[in-house]
Amino acid sequence: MKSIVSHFFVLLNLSFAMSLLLLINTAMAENGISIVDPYVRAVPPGQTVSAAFLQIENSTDKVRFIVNAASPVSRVVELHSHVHEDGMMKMRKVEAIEIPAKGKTVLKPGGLHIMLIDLHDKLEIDQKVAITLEFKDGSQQSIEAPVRKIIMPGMMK
Ligand SMILES: [Cu+2]
Repeated sequence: MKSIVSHFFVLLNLSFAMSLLLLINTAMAENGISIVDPYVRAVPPGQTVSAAFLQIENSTDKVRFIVNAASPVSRVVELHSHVHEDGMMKMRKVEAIEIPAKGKTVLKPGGLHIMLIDLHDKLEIDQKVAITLEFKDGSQQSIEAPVRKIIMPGMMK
């Protein structure tokens, strides 16, 4: 009889653990935003601006917007896009970066990016740069983006 009772408790504990797991999963699904492959462009010594790139996936059925970003490595962080103007690629500050419902937005060289302006220190290769993204609904997501050497498209002929 005693063993049946203890068995019952083991089962109870198991189901408790499983419902906890379920809760954690739900919490993750609620945010629904995954950041894939973030990185920051390495810059030559003395250059005080750089940019961060990443892919953002939105698994929810609601459109999401990044409205702000912050990082301890630079004084100013802005959301930028590239536009063609007078035959030249120019950067423009944008108010928000949209991630469509059940969709994905790619921040990449020559396109959307997170601009790091007025770097406090030089960036080392493989250094992890902390970036906090702020969404329109007030939620925040922090990521760590390693510094990588990349070649800007359009700069090589
Ligand atoms: Cu820029």
